[in-house]
Amino acid sequence: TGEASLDTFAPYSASIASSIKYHAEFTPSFSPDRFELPKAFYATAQSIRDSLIINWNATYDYYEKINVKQAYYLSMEYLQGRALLNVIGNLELTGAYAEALKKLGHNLEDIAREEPDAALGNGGLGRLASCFLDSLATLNYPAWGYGLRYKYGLFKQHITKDGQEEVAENWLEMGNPWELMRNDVSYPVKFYGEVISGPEGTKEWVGGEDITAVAYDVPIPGYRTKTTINLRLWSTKVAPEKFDLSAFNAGDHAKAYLAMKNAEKICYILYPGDESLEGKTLRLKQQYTLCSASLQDIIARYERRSGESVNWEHFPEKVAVQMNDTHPTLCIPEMIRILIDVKGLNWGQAWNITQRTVAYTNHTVLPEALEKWSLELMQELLPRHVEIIRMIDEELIQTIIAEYGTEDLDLLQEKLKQMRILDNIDCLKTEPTAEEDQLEEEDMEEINEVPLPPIIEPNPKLPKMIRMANLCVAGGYAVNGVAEIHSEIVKNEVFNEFYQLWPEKFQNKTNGVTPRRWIRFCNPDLSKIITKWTASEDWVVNTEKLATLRKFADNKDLQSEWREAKRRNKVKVASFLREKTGYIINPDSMFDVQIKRIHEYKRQLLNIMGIVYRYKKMKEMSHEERIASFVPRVCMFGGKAFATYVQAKRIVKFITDVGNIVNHDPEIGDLLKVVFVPDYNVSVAEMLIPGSELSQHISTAGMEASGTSNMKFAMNGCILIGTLDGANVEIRQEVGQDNFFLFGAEAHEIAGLRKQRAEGKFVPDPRFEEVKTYVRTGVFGPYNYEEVMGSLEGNEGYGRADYFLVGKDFSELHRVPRKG
Ligand code: DL6
Repeated sequence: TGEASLDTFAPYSASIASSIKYHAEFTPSFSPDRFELPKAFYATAQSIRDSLIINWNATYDYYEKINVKQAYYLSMEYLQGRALLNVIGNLELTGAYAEALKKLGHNLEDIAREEPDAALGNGGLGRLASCFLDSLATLNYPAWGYGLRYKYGLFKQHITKDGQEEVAENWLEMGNPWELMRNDVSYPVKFYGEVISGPEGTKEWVGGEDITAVAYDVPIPGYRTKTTINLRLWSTKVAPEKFDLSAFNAGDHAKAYLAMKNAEKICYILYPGDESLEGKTLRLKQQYTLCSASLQDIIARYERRSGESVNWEHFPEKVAVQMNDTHPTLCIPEMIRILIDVKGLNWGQAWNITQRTVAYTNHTVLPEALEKWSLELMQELLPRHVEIIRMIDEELIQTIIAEYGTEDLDLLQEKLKQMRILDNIDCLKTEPTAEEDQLEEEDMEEINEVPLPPIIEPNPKLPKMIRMANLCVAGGYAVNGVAEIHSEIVKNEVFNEFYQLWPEKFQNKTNGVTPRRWIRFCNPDLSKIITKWTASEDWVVNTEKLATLRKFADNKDLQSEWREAKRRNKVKVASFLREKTGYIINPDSMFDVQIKRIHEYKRQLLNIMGIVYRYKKMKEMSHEERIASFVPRVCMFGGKAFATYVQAKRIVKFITDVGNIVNHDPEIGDLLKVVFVPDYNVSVAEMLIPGSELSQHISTAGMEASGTSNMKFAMNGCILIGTLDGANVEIRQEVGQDNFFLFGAEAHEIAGLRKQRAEGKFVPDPRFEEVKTYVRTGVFGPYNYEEVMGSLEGNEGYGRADYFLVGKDFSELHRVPRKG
């Protein structure tokens, strides 16, 4: 391990050093003469990759041999971060690598910093997917991840005088040493075209645009195990026969390259801005590429492992497909399409197998984030899938009718309105068919199919939409939320109609994070202390063991070791911030941190309004009073605002402007600093979290599905301040009420409070009004903060009246802390 004396590693380190040198010389991405950064990083990564591949092949061969049931995690996002320290840590080679690099004149930490973050995700949902992979491998689960290999990951964030500026993140510029391009694994993916009828009622999807999805495999090692699972990322290229050679030869290069560009651009960008039709089309193409290529791959593997006797009925006994939110919903109709159109199964078989194979995790209750696709776009891009989705919708309608009957038409119509997959779209069989017409009522009952009642007429003025979440619930065998409170909201509010119909499908799976990356490797000092006091390293694979520390909580030695480790981590944070922002901060201040995506519901605005209030109070006091009243504090923010989310970007600008004034105010000095950490990503989190003392998880109750950084902070000995929301609720139960600063309205109160607020019946705290007035004096600069302040009042033109209830919770959040 990393802590053992370097001498322990002498035998390994010599061979590692020679392997690194070998790769530096013969893996020719860099000039061969000098062994410098970043070349030294790539050679180091390639040397460890050799070991990974051995375990990865062995794991695969073993699964193949025993034909085990395999779980497949389909996710549009993986926020992997850097891999080097995680890989050598999991293989318990950190010390050996450190020594080998030392022999070669390098330092492991510097080498590790050379690695670009693999940021193929936006935030919690993608990071969760990456944590799952690490845990699945560590716990020896036969599982794979599937995703897309975006050429440009999440944008780089520059903070300028105008706030956030997005710059493309070219993470693959120097190549990705962790991936293996699999030219032998590729699948055709089709878009557009038309569906024609074949013999015996079969359907064929023909014409359109054909591209090829090519696999890139990333081995994912477990900790202290040889199990090395696979993350298969798809990249896209033109199907070989679609390159227009005659256009090229005729000099029409633009035409010849068109198909190529169209294919390649699918995997260019993580989450293309989808305000435009082009953006929407691209996003849908991405989703379908992931689903189609992965399903073809999974099905091919099932067939191969089945040998001579492929029995499709047994497919769900060998395959589980987990959809990470609704983004991979198309795997439901795609599985059905392949089973019917390619493998020759009938509708009943295909629908039944799919329902027993696929499950869905919901990660958000925000209505705007519950995906809907326009029927028109889907029809154009994926005509066969629309037919299948209509069939599923029809199955669902029949189930609803069977459950609720046709006597109470209002009830039935309400159920259909809430639950149907197709929104504002007629049913396949609104009219009874000629055959049904001839059947007597009794005959109809006999065939167990009731003719549909009059369904609400589609409104031609409203768009026709496909509700992907409803499709997930209808098509999957399980639906889970990601924290207890969230799963209750999923059952009782978001999908209540479905819960009444299929209570057995609904469950909770509270999120988790890997303790390897989020304590063991990012916080070696604390790890040593935990290992010492729990007398074992078992906590690294079983976090329940951390509870052993409880009995030493009052031990002075543990406390001082703990405090010293924290301080060392804070010094690292201070030096990082100095390098990135130029601000000099005092490591003896309290480090108060809010790092997460910038979103109104996460309420960075509530935090900064509280900070402004504190600043104003400080300014009103004499120097002596200030010193006596306030604990020196550094308030850090980090996070990216979605590029087209204007209000979130205004909040970033507001925070940075406040920092600019407060941090240069000589009266305030070290008593208060406000730092916006630019370009927050996984690696920045790994450095900030170990050095944090107070961490903010202050979402409007009921809106944060879970949160996962709250867990990381708690694991690194940090006190949380938060609302009763997401995983905060369970964390508070675990760490004890004394170790959690709870405040704010509770989820069940929110609707009533919003109503009161909108009706002007609720009057915000005068201190909140004071802060808004203060901001409006222009103290933080000439920028017009009207859109931000106005949103807190619901003035005309600023949308909903303080929808996120900042004004309500402000009064509770803000109490001026007293020393001691
Ligand atoms: O489940 C992972 C993560 C939760 O911890 C966060 O609370 C939640 O906001 C996040 N959800 C999303 C929503 N994306 N979509 N759709 O990122 O998931």
